[in-house]
Amino acid sequence: MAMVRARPFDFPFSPATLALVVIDMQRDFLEPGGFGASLGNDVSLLAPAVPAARRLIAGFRAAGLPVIHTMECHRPDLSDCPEAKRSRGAPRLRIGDDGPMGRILIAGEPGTAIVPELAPIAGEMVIEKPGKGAFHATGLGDGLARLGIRQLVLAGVTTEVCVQTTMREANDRGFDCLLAEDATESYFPEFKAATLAMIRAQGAIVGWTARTDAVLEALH
Ligand code: TIU
Repeated sequence: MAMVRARPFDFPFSPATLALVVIDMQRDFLEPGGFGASLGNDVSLLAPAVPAARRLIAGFRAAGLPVIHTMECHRPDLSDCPEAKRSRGAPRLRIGDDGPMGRILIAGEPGTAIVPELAPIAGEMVIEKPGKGAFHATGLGDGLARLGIRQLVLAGVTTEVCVQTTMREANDRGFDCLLAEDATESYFPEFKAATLAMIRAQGAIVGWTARTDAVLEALH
């Protein structure tokens, strides 16, 4: 059994059952003119997660372990976007509206794409998800079962919204989850700090956290 030096204690894992899940590293959240900005956020706060996620992705690819990408997005006819989600927060541009990077959070639009530094390569699973959690209304659970995956390293944005929701969904489905501390960011630094603390509280009630360097060391 291999081990990541993690908090609240070391994370034991088997490389045969481990995958990386990179959550929603999309232009719509990371760049001006997208969904995140339309909600009034300073999108530059998410930038530090990109180089760390890039290193994690490279490490998993080099080790021959699965890399899975998710994208929060909706069908062009919005049939999978509840009106409650579309109107929530009174954004300047709502989901489906035309913005500078195309229609906001719509599958196939330029703004919905994963940032080029972290683009999926051929053969990697890409999950389009209409919710905040990556298991809701997607094939992620079946895809992980097909690969025999039982343990997840998570990265991506935003820490307390889509990343934490996905981590809680995975935890309830029996996965051991580790969140890479420096490969996730929030528009609210205090929410990121609180999320990391609440995940690993009570003896890893939701999961573990560790630095990207510690994860990469364990993969060698
Ligand atoms: N608004 C916000 O913080 N996040 C989202 O809407 N989606 C994700 O976290 N991906």
